[in-house]
Amino acid sequence: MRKKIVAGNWKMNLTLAQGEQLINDILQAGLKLGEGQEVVVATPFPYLTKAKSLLKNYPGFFVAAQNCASEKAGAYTGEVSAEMLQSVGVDYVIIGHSERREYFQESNAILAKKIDLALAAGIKPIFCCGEPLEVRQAETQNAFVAKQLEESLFHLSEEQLKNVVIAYEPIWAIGTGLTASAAQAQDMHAFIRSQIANKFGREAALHLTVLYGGSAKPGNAAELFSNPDVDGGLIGGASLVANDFVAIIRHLG
Ligand code: 3PY
Repeated sequence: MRKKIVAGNWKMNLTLAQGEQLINDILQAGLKLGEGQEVVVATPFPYLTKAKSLLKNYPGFFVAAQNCASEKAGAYTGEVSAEMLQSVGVDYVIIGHSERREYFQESNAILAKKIDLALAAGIKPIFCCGEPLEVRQAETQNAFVAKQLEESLFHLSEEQLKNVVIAYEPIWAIGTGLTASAAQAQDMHAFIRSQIANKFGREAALHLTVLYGGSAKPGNAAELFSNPDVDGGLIGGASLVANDFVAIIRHLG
C-alpha cells in the first residue's frame, strides 16, 4: 500500500503568528488520519521549528521545507542546507517547484544534487515536475516530464527512490485558477508511474506516491483524488485557509 499525502505549500506567505494560528486551526479540526495517510505543512524556513513543535504530538502530521541548497555546506550566503533542515527535525523538502525552476533558474541537474543531499540527510524529497502551457498545447507534455524525471531522479537507486514523493504540477495550473481535469491528471500520473516502472521496476512504481498540484481546492479535490494514480495533493493557496485545507484532507477518504 502506498502513502496518501496532502501537503500544504505556504510559499512566501504568512507571519509566524498567522502560521501558528493556521496550524492550530487545522489541528482543532480533529482530523482522524487513516493508515498510510499523512498531512505535511511546508512553511517558510523561519517557521519550521515552531511548526515541528506544534505538530510533534500528532501522528501523521509532518513538516516540510520548500527548498534546500544544492551544496553541502560552506560559503553560500543565504542558503540553507539539507543537513541544517535535518538538524531542526524537518521531514520533507519540496524540490524543483516550478517557481524555483523559473525564478531561480534551477535546472534538472541542480535539482538532482538537491535530491541527493536531502536523501543523504534523511529528508524525503517531494520532487515537482510538470509542463508549461505551450508544451501542453503542443501535446508534448509526456516527453517534457519524462526528461525532468530522467535528469533529476534516474541516477537514484531503487532503495533511495522509496523515500521520494513526486508531485505533478502542470505549470499552467499554478496560480492561474486553472486545474488539470481529473482525466488529464490521471493520464500524466499513470505516465509518470510507467516511466518509474521502466527504470526502477514495477514494485517501485506501485509504491511511489504521486501527488497532484496546481490550483487544487475543496471543490475539485474529491474528483482528483478518486483517480487510481493520484495519491493526494500538493496544495498552494487553499493550504493557507484552515477550513479549505482540512476539507481537502478529508477528501483523501
Ligand atoms: C499551487 O497549487 O499553486 C502550487 O503551486 C502548489 O505547490
